[in-house]
Amino acid sequence: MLTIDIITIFPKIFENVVEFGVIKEAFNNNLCRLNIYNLRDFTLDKHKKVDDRPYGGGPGMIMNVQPIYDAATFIKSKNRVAGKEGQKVLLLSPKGGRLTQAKLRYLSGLKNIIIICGRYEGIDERVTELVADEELSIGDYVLTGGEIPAMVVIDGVLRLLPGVVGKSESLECESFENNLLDHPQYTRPPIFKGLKVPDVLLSGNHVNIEKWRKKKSLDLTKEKKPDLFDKKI
Ligand code: 4GY
Repeated sequence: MLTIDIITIFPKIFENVVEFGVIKEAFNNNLCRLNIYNLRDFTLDKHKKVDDRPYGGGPGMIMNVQPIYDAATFIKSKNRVAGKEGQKVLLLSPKGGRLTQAKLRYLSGLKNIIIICGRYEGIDERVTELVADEELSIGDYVLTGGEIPAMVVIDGVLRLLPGVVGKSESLECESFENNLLDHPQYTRPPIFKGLKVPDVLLSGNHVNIEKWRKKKSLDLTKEKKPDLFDKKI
């Protein structure tokens, strides 16, 4: 079973992530586990501080390496995964490699994912060198902390676990793993404010429907995500 461990100074942000939709069902059916750790519980500072001023000067505060190192070490020894390969410590930051569907697929095969959520102006570089196995980014923009990116990883990974999302839907995500966008979808009514559902979808001709969907999927990817289109399988 996959266990995800989160290291954060704001544990409350994660309180509701297990309470909705297929993710809630995944936890109810014991397909995965989520543990939230408060970084402040690991600081040796008597005032529970986990940040300090940057060496060399500059604005803002930097997260200390010590509490993060101790938290990760504690969680690693607690989980004791058979084989180091099944356990990865992730640091979420704009400097990381881009998170892709292929990366989520890889992460979903692990036994234990430990996610470090940064805050403030940045994190001591020694966290990257000493603690994190991999630095990941959810996109080229800057947020106030790693908590929302961590939720992106939780959601994206858990839906790939066997039994979390229904069979038909998992086949659709397979099509994203070909690096193609999904074709347009419609449901009732057949006409809304003058906009009609394409005739072919109402025709009942499944060969034509499949052809239409494949073409739309290719056209859409070429137009909206040319970088993906070049990598299509
Ligand atoms: N983009 N992808 C991201 C982010 C916030 C300062 C380190 C991102 O993953 N994380 O913007 N994170 C920063 C805030 C400390 C994390």
